[in-house]
Amino acid sequence: DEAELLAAFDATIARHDRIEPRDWMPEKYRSTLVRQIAQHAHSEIIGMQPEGNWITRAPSLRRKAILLAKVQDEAGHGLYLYSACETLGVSRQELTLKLVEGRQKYSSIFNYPTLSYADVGTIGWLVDGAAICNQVPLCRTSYGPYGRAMIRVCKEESFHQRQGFELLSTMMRGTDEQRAMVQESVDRFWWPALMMFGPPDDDSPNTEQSMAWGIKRDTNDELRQKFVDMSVPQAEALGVTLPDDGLVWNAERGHHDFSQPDWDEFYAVVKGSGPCNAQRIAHRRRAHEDGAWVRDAATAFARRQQETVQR
Ligand code: FAQ
Repeated sequence: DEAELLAAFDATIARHDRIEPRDWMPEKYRSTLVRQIAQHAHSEIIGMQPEGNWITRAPSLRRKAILLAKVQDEAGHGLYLYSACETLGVSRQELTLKLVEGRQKYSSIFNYPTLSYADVGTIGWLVDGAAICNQVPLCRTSYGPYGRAMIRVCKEESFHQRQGFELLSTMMRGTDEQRAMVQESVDRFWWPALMMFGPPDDDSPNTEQSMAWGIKRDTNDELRQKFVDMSVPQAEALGVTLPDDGLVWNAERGHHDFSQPDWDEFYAVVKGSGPCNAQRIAHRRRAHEDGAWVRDAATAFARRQQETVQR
């Protein structure tokens, strides 16, 4: 009966063992995972747009090949995550519809524009850097298919991060104009990158339960702190200034103190009024509609194959 199933589920979580698709799970555990994995998948897919903006304008064939490969990796991560989500009994079609109808979220960061080519490097360095910080602990998440997906995604994302850092360090060894371009880009992306970890723990409605279920392994503030500590020496190595006067080493805590991002801006962006929200969704909706004939053709083909087998 249900009490026995719940006890078995709780015991699996307590052992830090994994819940698998065919195991019994509380409905709220399932719906929390669908919410988080879908939002993660949508972020990968929408996240192709800001960088995709620079594919046709990359400064050399080499840079263009690198950027193309990175954006393709993001498509792969999105599909991988949709598959993980499908093991929880929702279809990719359903999830895509929820995204284009604005009923499911994606990361706030992708609602900011990419105004210069340096943004390609900054996204790799800071946005992929934040993504890795958040996702490495998710390799140990309690839901099997999500944790296994994270292992591969993290390997590719570490590579993306190095790519961004290398791009910026090349520009920093270039002209004064290039150095200024990098600094201006870092100034714009630093605060939105801090917002990627979600609201402060006191204002995060989902953290407590998600931690108890082992869906999340660290809180939003813990991960934000880790990201700041990791980014400071990297900024020094690059020779850029992080735009926060409150950023200082606190020897007592063994961490950097830093200022809070503008949380009103975060909530506005999440609710749809960021600089690029409308554009991102309109673009995704158009791509989905333009792809209808491919889905129809694939479905018709699969049906005919099936009929041939039956005959
Ligand atoms: N943006 O109670 P919490 C990438 C929402 S990396 C938008 O703290 P939770 C790689 C949250 O959903 C980016 N919404 O929520 C890449 C909730 O709303 P709801 C994707 C946000 O889930 C790099 C509400 O606020 N990574 O794509 C954000 O416990 C470069 C309250 O928040 C992931 O998704 C936000 N930043 O913690 C691609 C990682 N933060 O649903 C291309 C997996 C919070 O109740 C280029 N996700 N919200 O209406 C997570 O770890 C968690 O879901 C958090 C949020 C930490 C994001």
